[in-house]
Amino acid sequence: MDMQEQLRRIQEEASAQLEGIRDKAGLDALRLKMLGKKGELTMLLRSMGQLPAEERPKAGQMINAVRERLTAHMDELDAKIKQLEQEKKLEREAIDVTEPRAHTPIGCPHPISLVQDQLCDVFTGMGFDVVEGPEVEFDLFNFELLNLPKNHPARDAQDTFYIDENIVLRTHTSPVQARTMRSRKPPIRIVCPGRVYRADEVDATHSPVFHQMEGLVIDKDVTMADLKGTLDAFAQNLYGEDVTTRFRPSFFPFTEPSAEVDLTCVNCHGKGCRVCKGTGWIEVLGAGMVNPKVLDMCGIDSKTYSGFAFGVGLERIAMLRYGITDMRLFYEGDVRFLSQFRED
Ligand code: 2NL
Repeated sequence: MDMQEQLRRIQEEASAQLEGIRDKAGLDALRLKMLGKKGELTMLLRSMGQLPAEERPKAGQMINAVRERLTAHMDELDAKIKQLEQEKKLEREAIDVTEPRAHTPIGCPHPISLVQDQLCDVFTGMGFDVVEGPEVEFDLFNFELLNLPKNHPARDAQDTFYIDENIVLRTHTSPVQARTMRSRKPPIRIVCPGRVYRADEVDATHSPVFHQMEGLVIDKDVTMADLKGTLDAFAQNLYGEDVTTRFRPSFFPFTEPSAEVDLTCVNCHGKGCRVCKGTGWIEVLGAGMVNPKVLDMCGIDSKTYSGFAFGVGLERIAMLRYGITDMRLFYEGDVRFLSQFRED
């Protein structure tokens, strides 16, 4: 078979195969088969050496012409395949922007957060700063500086979780106030909200993890009247003008004198009902004049300064506010419970 004939065949074969090629793999295979190192056209070019010298230039021209034409066709097909594949890809990835999306539930603040935020608002409105501190606390700040030395019987009621002998999970937010007394100069007006811990068994009214807000005011000539006036204003801001406070004598190691503070029952406004067990009052706060020993231990001269402090349980406020009778509901994370406190 002479060279011209071979060339014609190669060209025909390539043209026929090009017709049937639909993808890049097929095209690559054909390119290799024709133009690769051992491709048919390449081999033909190499075999030119066997031709008489005068025929070589002409044969070379012919082979190269076919080579160029084939290459052009293949490049053309290559571009077409690329475009087809791009179109297929776009089709595959098409998004129906009109399709309704899956329902995405939107969260809302936890009832304890609502109460905490509201109490902070009331007190910042009266000139208090909000201060926070660590939940893992030194025994020194949680107990010692608050007049609860080791082996003091009042530590019993505040048994907690010990990290080691000197580090505890705080049992109240008082340590934040002790820290503030040591770092700031009077006058001090702060409230300290946050999570606290006690070694308590879980039931409807107890939890080993709960929330508190304490307040502290230190200045010259602060008296029990200031405490009473502040808590009255707090109660009225929160529940209305007809609410007042009632102080009953009590004991805390960190205050002297100390009081349990009742509010006019917010359910019956003092008439007597199931919520206040007929008394017209509900107990919500503990308070007192800061024990001079505590002031001195925290670096404040008790001869010059006096102060009052109070503490309130946030769960208790939230339970009264929303008529919740079991504290455990706050911690279970059940959306059926939590979604009831949406305020928007
Ligand atoms: C309660 C009682 C109270 C305080 C907390 C306090 C803090 C410092 C100094 C003195 Cl740094 N007192 N805090 C005082 C009286 C009562 O809480 O029943 N809380 C729920």
